[in-house]
Order: sequence, then C-alpha cells, then structure tokens
Amino acid sequence: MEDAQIGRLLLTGAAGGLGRVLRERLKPMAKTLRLSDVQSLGDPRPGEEIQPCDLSDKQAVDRLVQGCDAVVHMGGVSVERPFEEILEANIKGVFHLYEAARRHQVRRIVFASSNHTIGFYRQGERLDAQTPTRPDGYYGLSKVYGEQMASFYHDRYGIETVSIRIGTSVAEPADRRALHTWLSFGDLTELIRRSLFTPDVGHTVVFGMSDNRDVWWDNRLAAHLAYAPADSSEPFRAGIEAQPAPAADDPVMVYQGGVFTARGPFGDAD
Ligand code: 15L
Repeated sequence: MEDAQIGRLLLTGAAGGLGRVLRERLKPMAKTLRLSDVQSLGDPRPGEEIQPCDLSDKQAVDRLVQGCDAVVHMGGVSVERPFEEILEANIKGVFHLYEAARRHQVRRIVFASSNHTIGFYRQGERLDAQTPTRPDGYYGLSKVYGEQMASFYHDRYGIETVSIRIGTSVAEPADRRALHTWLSFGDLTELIRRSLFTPDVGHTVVFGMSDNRDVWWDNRLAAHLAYAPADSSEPFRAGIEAQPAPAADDPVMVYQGGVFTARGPFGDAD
C-alpha cells in the first residue's frame, strides 16, 4: 500500500503500554503526531505535540480533537476495573471523543477495541465480526459500547471507524492462550496503517492477531483492509508448552478472554 501522510494525527493513551510503542511507529504516517494521556509524556520530540487530557472531561477532549485529521484512540482503562472507573474513561470518554470528532469534522477513527468483547466464548470456538458479542466484564462491555458508538456515528454522521479487537499485543506471547491471541507490535502497526488509509471502511470490526497457527477469529469480513500479518506465535510455542499447564478448568484454559472472565465482583466490602 502507498504510504500516505495524515496532516495531524491524534494518538490518545500515548503513555500506555501500546501507546509508547505507537508513539514511534505512527510517526511516519503523519506530519504532526498529537499525543495525549493523563500520565506524563515527557518532552515533545520532533514532529510531536503533547496535550495532556482526561477523557472524562468533555471540554478538554473537544480541545484535544480540534485541528486533527484522524484519531488512533488507545486511551482509557485497559483492564478489568470497577464500573465507576470504566464509566469515566471508557464510556463517557468514547462519547466525548465521537462528539468532538463530529464537531471538528474528523473523518476517520481507529478504535482500540478488545477481544474482551467476546471473552466468554470458549477457546476453540470460531467467531467472526458478526458473531454476537459476549463481553467478559465491565471493560469488555465498554468496548462493545465503543464499537456501537462507532457504528452510530457512522450511520448518523458518516465518521468512519475501524474497531480493532486487539488480542494480546505484547513483545512476546507468554502463555498458552497468547499462542492464539498474540498480535506483534509490527502487525499492530500495520493493521493501524491499513485502518487509517484504506478507503471506505464504514464501520469495520477486525480482530487484531498475528498469523498464528491456531486462531479462533475469522477476519474475512474485514478483507477490504487487506491486512496480511507478518509474524506468528509459532517460534514461541516450544518454550511456552514446556511450562507446566494450568488446570483444564482454569479460566485461562477455558475462555477466550482468559483471566478477565474471573475478575470481580468489586466493592462488596462497601
Ligand atoms: C486487553 O484488552 C488488555 O488491554 C490487555 O491488558 C490484555 O490483557 C489483552 O486484552 C489480552 O486479552 O491478552
């Protein structure tokens, strides 16, 4: 695919685990990369702008989005947490982002969704983007909500989104589940590039995984992105399978969402 350049690209959640990776890797895709987070981002490097922002603050998000041509939205809570925390950053936050995008004519958003939208399917079940969601917690629910927000803003206002249901995006897969769900940093970057530059994506849902041997997710409905992962978890298999296996009824061995399916309940001590 031809390398294009976006004028000003906003990366939210830029201080997070994946945000720090993308801060460098997205730079060639835009003339200016605007970075935001609630955590410190240090000093701006060449080609960067830094604008701290709390996603639960509607006015701050509006100022953040103003002047941007596209958004890669990695911001928000990225693990299972009590509902009240998810509500602020992920539920209100995604509403604030889409409202700001509408007001400032942003035409394309890449939304960091998650495999936890479907986490209560059993491992080995084969899913595609039309399979009904089955969230495994408040975090997963917030990602379903974000996908539906993207769908609505496309139908109503024509803002296009690619919702990437990210699997396990870490430097190296570390357990048996991740042999299926791993998404290398290189493949994540390429999938975001496709998501930003492929024309006419409407609202597309794509599963973010590398070219792993046994996968649970079918990306045929996102074929227009022409995403062709280059990496595979296979080189890590022997090392992972040499580790003692968890019990067969351990959630990490049963459900696609792994340990997230067993988090909570929260707040019973109140
Ligand atoms: C996610 O959505 C989380 O953000 C990340 O921390 C991982 O736990 C990942 O999913 C996963 O399921 O491996």
